[in-house]
Amino acid sequence: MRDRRYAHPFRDLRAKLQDATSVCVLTGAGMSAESGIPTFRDAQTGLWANLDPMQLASEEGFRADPQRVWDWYQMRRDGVRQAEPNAGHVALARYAARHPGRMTILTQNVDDLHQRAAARAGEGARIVALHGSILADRWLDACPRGEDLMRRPCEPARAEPGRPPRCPDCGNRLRPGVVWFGESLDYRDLTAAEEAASACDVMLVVGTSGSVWPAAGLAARARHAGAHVVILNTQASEIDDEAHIVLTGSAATLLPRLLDPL
Ligand code: BV8
Repeated sequence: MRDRRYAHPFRDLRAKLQDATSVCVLTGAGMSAESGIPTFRDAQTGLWANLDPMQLASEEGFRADPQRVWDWYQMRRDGVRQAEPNAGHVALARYAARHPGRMTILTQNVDDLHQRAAARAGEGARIVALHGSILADRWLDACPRGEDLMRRPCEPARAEPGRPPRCPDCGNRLRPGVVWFGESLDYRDLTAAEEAASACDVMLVVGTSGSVWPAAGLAARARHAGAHVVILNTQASEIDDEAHIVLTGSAATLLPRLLDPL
């Protein structure tokens, strides 16, 4: 445990979390690792072992080989559907339910596990899915009917099965409802995230390598706004310098110790 100035980092941090008015939590793939979802770092197993996830997770990659990318997302979706929130997700959700309106979760994960934990614990946290959801589909291209005010745009639910599914009327293809590399985040989500990072007393940064932007920049934004920044990770990350405390350990073990029951 590489704590910089605190004799009892856990006790001090629990005290800070007790008195905080606004807590922001930035999470990455490591948050869901103990739910059995591979992180991006170790995602490439089996069929996709030698493929660059950033190539697959891009519009260019999808247009180059829609079937391969669609299959990759189907494989990941199956894993996400079988996964369950882990003790880390549950600890965050329960803390938030006990302190309604105090916590904002900014997640890079597309697995809906924070949302599922919150649904069970009782809503409490605002959850911003910065990179979308892998369980939501949308059209790849703008629906040609969209221009014609007299006709409703084609419904994704009516897409004919396929890899990827296609619209029976205009041939449009479905794509996963995630933010691909090279694509901008939804400005409402990014604005909400930046506001939460700038307004929080404490920011917990959990299970992220800090290698993907603009999400990685939210820790520095919180620090510069005066927040107490704490990193929880099994290894060193690219944004450790933004932290007041770095706690080495797993999300499902550290978060319950930090948050239960407060
Ligand atoms: C954009 C959805 C405008 C898809 C994802 C500035 C500088 C450099 C590059 C850029 C920049 N600005 C923009 C870029 C380009 C790019 C980028 O950041 N590239 C990087 C790779 C250099 N960013 C973008 O393209 C973004 N869009 O900026 O638009 C624009 C466009 C073009 C050019 C300029 C501006 C869009 C980024 C979003 C992409 N979509 N996901 C899908 O999932 O299929 S990103 C995806 O990868 C995840 O969502 C996540 O964000 C990222 C993976 O990172 P982590 O979550 O941190 O996971 P990782 O595997 O890396 O690490 C796991 C960590 O967990 C490790 O630290 C490990 O130690 C730890 N760990 C493991 N187990 C545990 C644990 N910790 C605790 N407990 C455990 N049990």
